[in-house]
Amino acid sequence: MERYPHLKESDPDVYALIQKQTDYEATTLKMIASESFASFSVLEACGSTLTNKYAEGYPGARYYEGNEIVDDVESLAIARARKLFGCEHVNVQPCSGSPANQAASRAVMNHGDKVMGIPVTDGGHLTHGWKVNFSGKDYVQVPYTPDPQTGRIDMDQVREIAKKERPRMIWAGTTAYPHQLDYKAFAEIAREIDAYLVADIAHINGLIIAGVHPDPVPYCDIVTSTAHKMLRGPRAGFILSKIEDRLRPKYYPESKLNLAQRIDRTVFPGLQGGPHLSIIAAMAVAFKEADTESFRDYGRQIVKNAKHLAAALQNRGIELAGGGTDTHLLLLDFRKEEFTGKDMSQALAKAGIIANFNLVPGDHRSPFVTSGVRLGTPALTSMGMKEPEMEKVAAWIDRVRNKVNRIDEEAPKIRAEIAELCGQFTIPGIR
Ligand code: DSN
Repeated sequence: MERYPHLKESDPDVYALIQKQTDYEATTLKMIASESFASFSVLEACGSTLTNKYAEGYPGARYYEGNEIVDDVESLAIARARKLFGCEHVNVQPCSGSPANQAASRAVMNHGDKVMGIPVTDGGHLTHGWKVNFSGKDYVQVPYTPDPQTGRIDMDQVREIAKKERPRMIWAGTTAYPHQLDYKAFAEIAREIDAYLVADIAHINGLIIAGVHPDPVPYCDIVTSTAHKMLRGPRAGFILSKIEDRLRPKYYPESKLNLAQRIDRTVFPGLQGGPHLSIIAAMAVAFKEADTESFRDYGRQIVKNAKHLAAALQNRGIELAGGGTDTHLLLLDFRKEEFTGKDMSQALAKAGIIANFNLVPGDHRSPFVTSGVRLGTPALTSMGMKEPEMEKVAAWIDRVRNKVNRIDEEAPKIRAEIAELCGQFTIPGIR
């Protein structure tokens, strides 16, 4: 069946661009660590008539009439997320990860409070206190970083900084860190200084569901996430939390609201208006898809693929920050090379391997060029690629590495080989 027949007729320009991007993604290796492929079902729910409905408020308490059915949609998404993550409370209304993180911050902090997080340049996220973001303007970031020598977060150092600075909130979350996080240790530190502990699991939610990464839910006050990335849902955010606020007597002695109520009120009406119900429906679909053995297989295989790719690259003499990976991502470390991370990521893209340049621990180059390239395995794993394909990917990366600044002749050959390999796999939401 032809896709988008109405769009094709009414707006051939937009239709052609969508087709072009789809073909591009179907013939190249999507190795941006934060991307994967949403299923046809998720995409259909995103494009459904639910986009027409306004429903300010929450199920059972809306400011518009006619919301009985969409109440069921939102309640279903919440129930599925609660089961999937085993948490007490869920808010599925944040439009994406950054609004979810803004809501989490505002629900537990006041303007000017200290927030502890990893700077963007060291593998954190913009919303964890970075200076150009709301989180660095409204709050004061207390930074902690992976050790420049080992590339690992040292929990003794985190404790030392936390005890000295006494932030009101601690972020446990990363976007470019190839190792697992020790939420139990973070929780002990947060309790020692009466700080809220918030995990951002946008990158690794699928690994947690698959049981190949520690679960933050038992240890954290709040857990935020996106629904896209590894989870393969729509572009959206959600917030998991405890219901009660263990720090209410200290920070909110006058308040009648518990933590769950404060989060809900911060999202709406604090930050957003009408929830995006088509997207919430697509989240419900993604939560159902993720609550299956085949999704857990996918989560396990993501890590196996990343480890295999890491070893195959190391066998070819490519260095990895942190010495390898136990998650979904790898940081190729080119500090000793004459070319930059940006040179390499651009050469890779010409050859059909789509990734991003990234700072590595101890980087001497600027964030605009860097010495690293971040690679992730979720999308390739969604296509069904396994260890034998990771060998091929490593060989292609090595070929690019050997000709970074004179890739133009070699790139079309590699790109054709990659397109040929991609053609052998099913791609969720594409074919
Ligand atoms: N843009 C995401 C990433 O690539 O890690 C973070 O939100």
